[in-house]
Amino acid sequence: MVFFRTVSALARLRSSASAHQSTLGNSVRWLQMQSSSDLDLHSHLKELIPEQQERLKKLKAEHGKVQLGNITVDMVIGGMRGMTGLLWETSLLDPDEGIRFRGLSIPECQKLLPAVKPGGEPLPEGLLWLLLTGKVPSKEQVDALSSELRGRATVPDYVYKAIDALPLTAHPMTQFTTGVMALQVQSEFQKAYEKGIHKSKYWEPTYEDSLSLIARVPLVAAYVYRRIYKGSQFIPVDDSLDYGGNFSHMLGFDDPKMHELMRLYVTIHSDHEGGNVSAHTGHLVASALSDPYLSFAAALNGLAGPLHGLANQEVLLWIKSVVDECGENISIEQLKEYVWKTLNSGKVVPGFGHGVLRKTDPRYTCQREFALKHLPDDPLFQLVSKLYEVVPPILTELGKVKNPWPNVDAHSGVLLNYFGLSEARYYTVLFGVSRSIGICSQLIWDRALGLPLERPKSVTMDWLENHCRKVSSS
Ligand code: NMX
Ligand code: MLT
Repeated sequence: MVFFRTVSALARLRSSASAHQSTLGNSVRWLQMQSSSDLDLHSHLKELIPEQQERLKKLKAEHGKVQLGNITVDMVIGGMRGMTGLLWETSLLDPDEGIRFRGLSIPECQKLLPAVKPGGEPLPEGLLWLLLTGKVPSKEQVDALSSELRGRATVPDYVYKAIDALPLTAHPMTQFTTGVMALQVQSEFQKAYEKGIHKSKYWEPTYEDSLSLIARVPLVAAYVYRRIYKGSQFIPVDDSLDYGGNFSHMLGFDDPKMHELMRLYVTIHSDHEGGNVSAHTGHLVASALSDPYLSFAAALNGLAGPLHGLANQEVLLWIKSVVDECGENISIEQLKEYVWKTLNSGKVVPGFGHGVLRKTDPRYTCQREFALKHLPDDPLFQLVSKLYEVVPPILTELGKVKNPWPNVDAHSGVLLNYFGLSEARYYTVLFGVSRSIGICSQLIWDRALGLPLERPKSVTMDWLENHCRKVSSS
């Protein structure tokens, strides 16, 4: 445990030093300068945790037997759709309105979370603070967290060697997940568990691992990108930059607009309540007391599926195939034909539909707004806009699609492509870096609240048929 204290003390020192620098020469802000523990995320959590533990205890004691709905046979054979079965504190999804991070919608986050410059895109560090504490951080708190993450952003050489053992042709997600697995060697939770840590303290090494993991994944991800696509010409960390800006920099993109896009991208992809495949997988694996690295690597393997995170790759590849076949100035009629051709060949239209959402994903909308502001004339953006017109009526016509509207993945690729990040197979890695923030934030709370092993009941078709016979004869 001494290690954790030392890291926290260092973080506090770094935090107060940076608060000092940013306030010098500004007497008003100097008066408002917060104490070093105000700037330290760990101290805030330490204060919040007992309160939340009490809240959960009370909820369980007073309302533990309250029913939340009926489970139907459809739900059991239909991927548990509509079945409430998880506690997830960091965000909540409304089918019509979309995601809220600790109660804040995406436009509210864009307005309230600190940015590099006023009116700019939210800093992902601010979102991390919000997800963990439920409070909107000040710019000073975000700067302190940025600097803490920078302090943790070191990756041992064996991680890179593990990635290097794979062929360059290995999918970027395979290379990324391999790197995350190799990072696990440094797990503080695993070490603490082996030493017999008391369960009431689990959250502390989980916090250490989670913050380190969040700090380190951009380095691993950038390594994978530069290794595959840029002849292993690696770019070191720039300590003057924030989390999103530095990630973009290490990938090799230094247009300030691309830095802003990366901040927005990492913020909006971070969390989507608990039931999506990656979050749920991370949570499930963590419920066995697997450490954050093991849990997050598992989550990434779910994210790598084409119905989930890999859809962002599929969207750009699909859009490029449209352009290859019909050109950039494709007519609406030609586009309709292309969509039908995709459906008739037994494929899905990537970037459309959702397991829970029933309207256009607000993550799509805010990316569209970004495009309207920064790349209104881009031909691929215009194609994405045409798809918004063409695809929903066709999916509705199919008669079985519950949500014909675009999701987050329908838009991200054309924005990245515009700024030069055109390698579609890499896109899910970006999603993965962002999701580390949501999954790890909840994981810290899983440990703080002492959430148990996840183990739902399964049944066979025989069991279901017998049950239904009994129900209909009673
Ligand atoms: N294109 C074609 N068919 C679709 C689509 C689509 N975009 N969306 C749903 N359907 C089909 C679906 O395959 C199913 O067909 P069947 O009964 O023959 O198996 C039927 O419509 C009913 O599905 P839903 O209940 O509407 O959707 P479900 O909850 O099962 O699946 C998705 C949700 C997201 C997997 C589905 O909409 C899809 O495959 N979309 C395309 C892939 C995609 O964009 N995924 C990314 C989701 C966001 N993310 O990042 O994770
Ligand atoms: C996500 O961001 O995880 C996706 O939209 C999928 C989901 O929520 O099920």
